[in-house]
Amino acid sequence: MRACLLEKYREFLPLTPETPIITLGEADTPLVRSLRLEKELGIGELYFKLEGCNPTGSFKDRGMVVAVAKALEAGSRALICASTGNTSASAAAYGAHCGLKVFVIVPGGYIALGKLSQAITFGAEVLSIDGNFDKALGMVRALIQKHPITLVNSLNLHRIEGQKTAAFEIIDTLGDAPDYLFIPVGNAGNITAYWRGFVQYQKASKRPRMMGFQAEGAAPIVRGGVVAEPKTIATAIRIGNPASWQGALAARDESSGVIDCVSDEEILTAYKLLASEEGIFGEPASAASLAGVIKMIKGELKLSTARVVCVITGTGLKDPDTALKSAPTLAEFPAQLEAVEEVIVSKL
Ligand code: AN7
Repeated sequence: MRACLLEKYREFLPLTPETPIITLGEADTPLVRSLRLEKELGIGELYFKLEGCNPTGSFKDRGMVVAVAKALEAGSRALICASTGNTSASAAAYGAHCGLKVFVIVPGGYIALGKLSQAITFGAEVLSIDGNFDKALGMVRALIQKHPITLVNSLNLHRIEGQKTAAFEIIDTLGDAPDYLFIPVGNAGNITAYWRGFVQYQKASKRPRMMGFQAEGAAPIVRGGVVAEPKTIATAIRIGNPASWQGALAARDESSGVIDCVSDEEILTAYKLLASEEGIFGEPASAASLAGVIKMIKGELKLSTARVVCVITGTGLKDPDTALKSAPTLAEFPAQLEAVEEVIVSKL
């Protein structure tokens, strides 16, 4: 059996002999080399870190396993988070696994179907509010002041500690850090975590330039101010006031990196390219990383000899609505061989 995250990276994590070792099979995700886009875009080497292969389908599981183990160690009985979806799915899964009560507050109408299905089926108390993620996070911050419930948003620093292990894995797989890391930015916990991982891991000879991408309608860090009404098709990163804002700025500045934004159109183009050219189904927010690569190349960033990693933060199965919305409706054929064969022959 492969080592779980808590065991494999124990020396880098805030664990004590009393911390229970729990796992749902998180981490150790594939780093897949691009076969086609790398050539089409003229990049030296392009890789995709498939975080959708985690047990609940997103990178959140890396941080959640640490946060929940520490909550158990502290004797906590309940977890709470605000979420655009993936954090709630992950908290609900690890909470169910460990017999904890889980409360999640989500922005009504803006949470992808797969994520909601997970939180509900794992048995979390799902509180859908008439307000966005930033409002939900404000409520959670107030609630934990008054009640004995453990916060498992990335304000919980154990989350960041767990998430930094993805940087370790990239270094272990490539034998060194890449030249560039492209990553979507929402609440900015993940870019903060990756940077910490690249800084801490001694097995690399260099550090990557950190390239974070927000959605254009939800780009507070790019604009330099809170966005009151964030808007984007990529609901995972529909966030107007990121909790780890300073962490993102530090990652950018210390790595000579960039925090920029991509439009919904650019996100959807990258989302389709990733699926049709590489066979990788990421959720829309995840495609912001590839959209960022394409935007930077158009902006004359030279990547022809660079080693580039794009983080695909969550699986496309989370959000079937977006996949089907941009697809033509399927024609219905009679159940006759000739009818079906005729179409196949015309497309061969
Ligand atoms: C697929 O689940 O904020 O910049 O509440 O689900 O660390 O916030 C999700 C964020 C990127 C952005 N990609 O990461 C939540 C939540 C996917 C995500 C992000 C999220 P951060």
